[in-house]
Amino acid sequence: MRASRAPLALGALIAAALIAACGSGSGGALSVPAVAPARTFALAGFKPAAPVIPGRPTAVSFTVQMPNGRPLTSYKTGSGPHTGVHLIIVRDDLAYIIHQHPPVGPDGLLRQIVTFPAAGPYRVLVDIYPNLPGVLPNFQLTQTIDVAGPYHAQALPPFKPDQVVDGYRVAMLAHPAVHALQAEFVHVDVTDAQGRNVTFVPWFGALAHAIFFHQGSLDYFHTHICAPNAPNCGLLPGVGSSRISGSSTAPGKLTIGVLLAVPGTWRLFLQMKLSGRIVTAPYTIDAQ
Ligand SMILES: [Cu+2]
Repeated sequence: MRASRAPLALGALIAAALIAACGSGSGGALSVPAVAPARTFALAGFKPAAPVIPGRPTAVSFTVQMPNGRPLTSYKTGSGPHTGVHLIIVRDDLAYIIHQHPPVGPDGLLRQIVTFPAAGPYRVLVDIYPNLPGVLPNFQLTQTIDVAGPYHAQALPPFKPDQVVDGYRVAMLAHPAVHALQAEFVHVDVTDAQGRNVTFVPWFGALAHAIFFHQGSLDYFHTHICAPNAPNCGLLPGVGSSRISGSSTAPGKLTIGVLLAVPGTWRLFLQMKLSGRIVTAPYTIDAQ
């Protein structure tokens, strides 16, 4: 609250100055200069606009509208995780995540069939890699989707260092010491049901994806664990998270780069493709 007070006070001062300026002018009716809306990128034609049914495949579709009002049609292409459009959907309580890369259709239409697992409010985060000169290499836009039915936000479970997901054991040695605005590396071991170290294979251009959302504010951080010399996976100028891309030095070993913007409770969704299926290991992590 304290942070928002200064701009409010400033706004009131500016309004008062405007009124004073107008009042001292013609002495006629108060007039406020028209301010055109900022021209920015936005999601356009977003669907579904109405609440959707849980468990039913649902088309999520939209275009990215450029500042000139036209749809963005040119996206970075090729292998590696820094291309195209990433569609990441979480329920507000961070109980569920959906991560897809919708294809770019005619006239820039992006369309993905999604099945929402349960009722509740969801945040749709669109991470965009435009192929445009003079524009940030990537940026994010958000929307919300309501999934119909009774919803009770689930409390995040406490940090659990090792867990079994789809028969794989995913183990972090201890709660990592994570501090806001400080780059750190977190180590995770992944073994199969027989206790063997797994072989990671690229999925969406990376051996693993570490997607973080801050509890409540839903701040976002997304980093990759890259194979050696993987194309377009490591450092990408202008993409802050790529400065601390992680690595895998041996089968079953992941080193995850972490750089979180604010302290507090974060949910990490660690995603990798093992034996042809996507495995998501969630962690609750407190950042100081
Ligand atoms: Cu990713």
